[in-house]
Amino acid sequence: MSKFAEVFGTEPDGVWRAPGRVNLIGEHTDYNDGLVLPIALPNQIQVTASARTDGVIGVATSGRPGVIEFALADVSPGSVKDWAAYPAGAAWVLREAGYDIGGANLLVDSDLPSGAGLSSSAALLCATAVALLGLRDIEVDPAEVARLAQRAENHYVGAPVGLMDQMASMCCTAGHALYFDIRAMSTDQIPFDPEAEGLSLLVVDVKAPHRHVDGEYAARRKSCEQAAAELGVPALRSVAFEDLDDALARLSGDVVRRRVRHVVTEIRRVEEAVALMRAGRLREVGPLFTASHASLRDDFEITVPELDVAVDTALAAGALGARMTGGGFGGCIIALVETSATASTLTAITEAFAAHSFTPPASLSATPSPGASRVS
Ligand code: GAF
Repeated sequence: MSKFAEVFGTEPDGVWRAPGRVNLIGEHTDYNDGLVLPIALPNQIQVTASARTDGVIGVATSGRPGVIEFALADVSPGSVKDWAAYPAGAAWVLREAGYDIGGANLLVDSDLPSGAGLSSSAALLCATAVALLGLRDIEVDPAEVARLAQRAENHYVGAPVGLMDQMASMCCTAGHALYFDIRAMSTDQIPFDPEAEGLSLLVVDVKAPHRHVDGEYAARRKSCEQAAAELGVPALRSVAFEDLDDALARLSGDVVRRRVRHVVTEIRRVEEAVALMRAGRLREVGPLFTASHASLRDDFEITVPELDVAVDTALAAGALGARMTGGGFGGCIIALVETSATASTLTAITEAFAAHSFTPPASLSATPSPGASRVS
């Protein structure tokens, strides 16, 4: 008997999936209407589902016992807590948007580490949304599903995140990075095949306990919005790189100046990285990664010692570039390394962590993978 039948007593109608992501460059730029460049990971959330006719959603996950049930008609922000808030949020936002999703039983499986900054929240929201829509044969543009998932995360879960993670989970394609311009709401698929150039993208989960993540993320976002208001622009994307010094001179405080400098220079680094990748000069993207990390560490102040040690050690071991990726305060680093140096770089990071008495790090494969889809 399948796990689904064991839990729900019926066979499923289908299986849907949505991946996690790592962002190559463009950090904390999405909520500033900026530019980002994520790839989707092979690691994903899978939702096995069957339709119900009673307007009730039942959710279960392989990792925990029991089924949590809620009536779709009664779902409102805060009504379902803990991990089930994500599937409940997806159901809520689809109902609010007018989609007739009825009821469903959903079994959630994941090989995507949660709390590692790999966007497991967005993947769970997106996987649930595509399953609920797919069960009813409702077709919705992937970018619109991403927007709905973001709305659920903002208003149901209560996290003031931008749109990068959901777009990566919905719109990435195999072998490409997703160049997403948030202000224009336009995307471009940029071929990304490090192996073809003898390179590898090493992803290392530094296993640092997330410290104050939610509050600090919200604080960074607020500082950026305040700076934009002081400068009289709708978002920091409107500050051209060439006008940065003028803008900095007009701001009232040193902290806010550093936040703005990060955002404006980071958006510029995304443009430069994309131009180099388009020209087949991937090796030259390395120093942009390293500059991004320095900016996130010194100006945006969202790194932790584990991230800095991992990046410094990767660079000392010969990486072409390295940076933290994701929201910060823990999570993962990425390093662009010669394929022949992948194992020795990882060993060097593991040894450095032992010397600092940090929890041993873990590595992941970063093959650029496709966005959400129906599996069967
Ligand atoms: C988190 C958020 F969810 C994203 O929207 C983005 O802001 C990212 O941090 C930082 O680039 O993953």
